Amino acid sequence: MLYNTEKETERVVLVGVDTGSGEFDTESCLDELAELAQTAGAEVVGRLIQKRESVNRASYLGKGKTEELRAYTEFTEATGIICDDELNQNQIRSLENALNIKVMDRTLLILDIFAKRAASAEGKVQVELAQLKYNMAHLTGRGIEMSRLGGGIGTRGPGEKKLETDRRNIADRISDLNKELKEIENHRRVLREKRIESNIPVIALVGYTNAGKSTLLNTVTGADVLAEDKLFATLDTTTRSVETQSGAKYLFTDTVGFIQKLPHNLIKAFRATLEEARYADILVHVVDASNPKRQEQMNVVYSTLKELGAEGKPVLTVYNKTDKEDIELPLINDSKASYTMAISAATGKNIPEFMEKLEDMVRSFKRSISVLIPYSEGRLLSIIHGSCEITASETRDDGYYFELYADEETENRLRRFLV
Ligand SMILES: Nc1nc2c(ncn2[C@@H]2O[C@H](COP(=O)(O)OP(=O)(O)OP(=O)(O)O)[C@@H](O)[C@H]2O)c(=O)[nH]1
Ligand SMILES: [Mg+2]
Repeated sequence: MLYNTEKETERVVLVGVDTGSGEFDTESCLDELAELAQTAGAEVVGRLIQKRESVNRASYLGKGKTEELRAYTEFTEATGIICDDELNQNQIRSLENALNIKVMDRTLLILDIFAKRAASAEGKVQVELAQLKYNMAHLTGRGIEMSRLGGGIGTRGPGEKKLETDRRNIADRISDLNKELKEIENHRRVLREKRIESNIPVIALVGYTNAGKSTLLNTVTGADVLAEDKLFATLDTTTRSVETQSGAKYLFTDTVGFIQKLPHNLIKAFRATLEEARYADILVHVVDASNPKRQEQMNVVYSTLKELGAEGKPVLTVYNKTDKEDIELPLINDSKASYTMAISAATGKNIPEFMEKLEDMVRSFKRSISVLIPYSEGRLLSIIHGSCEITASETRDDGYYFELYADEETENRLRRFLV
C-alpha cells in the first residue's frame, strides 16, 4: 500500500449542529474547534452550521444541508471536514459518501493533537490506547483504509508512528497497552504514596486548556515547563516543590487542561494523569479572565472534576491574565471556591498574595501548637521537620522548643509534649 508522505496542509471546513442546548453557543464551539484545527496543523477555509432540533443519527446533517456542504467544500477546495460532535460510524460513512473528502470529528482532532504532543512513555501509551479504541468503535475494515490513511491530520499515532489498522491486531495491541498502563499506574501510585507519607501538602493546578497553568507553575517554582499559546501544550504532569517565604514546603502539580466535550475514551485513558487532582490537598483553579467564555469554561472544569471524582476539595480560584486590557468586569467571586483572586502569572501581579492565601488555606487544616521535645526523644525531630510548618524554634535546657502548625495525626503523636 502506498502512503502519502508529503506534508500537504489539510484544508478543512468546520461543521456544527446548533440544537440550542449545551454550555456554549455553536459559534464559539466552532471558534474553539478552529483553534484545535490550527493546533493540529490544518487550515480552516470555512464553516457551516445547521440549526435543527437534534443531530441526525444516520447522517449528522439533514439532506439539503449535506448537499449545501458538498457545494461549499468544492467551492472552498476543502480536503476535509471536521464536525464539532463525535460522529458515529453511520454518520461518517454517509458524509464520506456524499462529500468524497476526509470526514473527521472533534474527538479525532483532540486525539491527533495529543498524539503529536505526548512526550512521556505514559502519555504515549495513553494516547495510542485512546486512538485505537476510537478506531475500533468508529471504523471497521474498509473505513480505516479508505478514509484515514491519506496523510495529514487525524492519522498520526504517538511519535509519528503508524497506527495499527487491522482489527484483530488492534485488539491485541489494546490488550498489550492496557497491561503497560497498569504497570505505569502502579508506579504512579507508589510515587503518590511516598508523597502522602512525606506529608508535604500537594497543590494541583487545574483549569481549562490555555488558562495559564504551566505559566503559573513556572512563576511560582522557577520550573521550566513548556507554556505556549496553544491548546493542550501540557500533556504530562509535572510536580515541583516550592519553599515559601516563611519556609513551608509544597508540591505543585501541573496537569492536562480540560476542554468541553473531552472525549470519553481520552478521559478514561488519561485517568491516571488527570486523577492527580484527586489526591491533591488543594486545587488551584486557573481561569483565563480575558476569555469571553470564562464562565462556561469554569463550568466545564467543575463538571470534569466531578467526573474524575475530585469534587469537594478546597479550591482557590485565580482569575489569570489580568494584566491584559480587555478584561470584562466584574470578576465575580467563584461560589464553588473557598477564595477567589485576580493574578497575572506572566507579570507576577499578586503572586505573593496568592502564595499567602495558599499558606492560609493549608494552615486552616492544621492547628498551631507549641511543643517541648526532650533530648531523649530526638527521633521526633524528623517528623516535625518533615510534616510540620515551624514558625519558631529554640534550644532550651530541657529540650527543643517549637511553635508549629501540625495536622491532626502529627498533633496526636506530639500530644505528650504539648506546652
Ligand atoms: N497576558 C498574559 N498571558 C498569559 C498569562 N499567563 C499565561 N499566559 C499565556 O497564555 C498562554 C497559555 O499559557 P500556558 O501556561 O501554556 O497555559 P496552560 O493552562 O498550561 O495550557 P495547556 O497546557 O495547553 O492546558 C501562553 O501563551 C502564556 O504565555 C498572563 O498572566 N498574562
Ligand atoms: Mg500547560
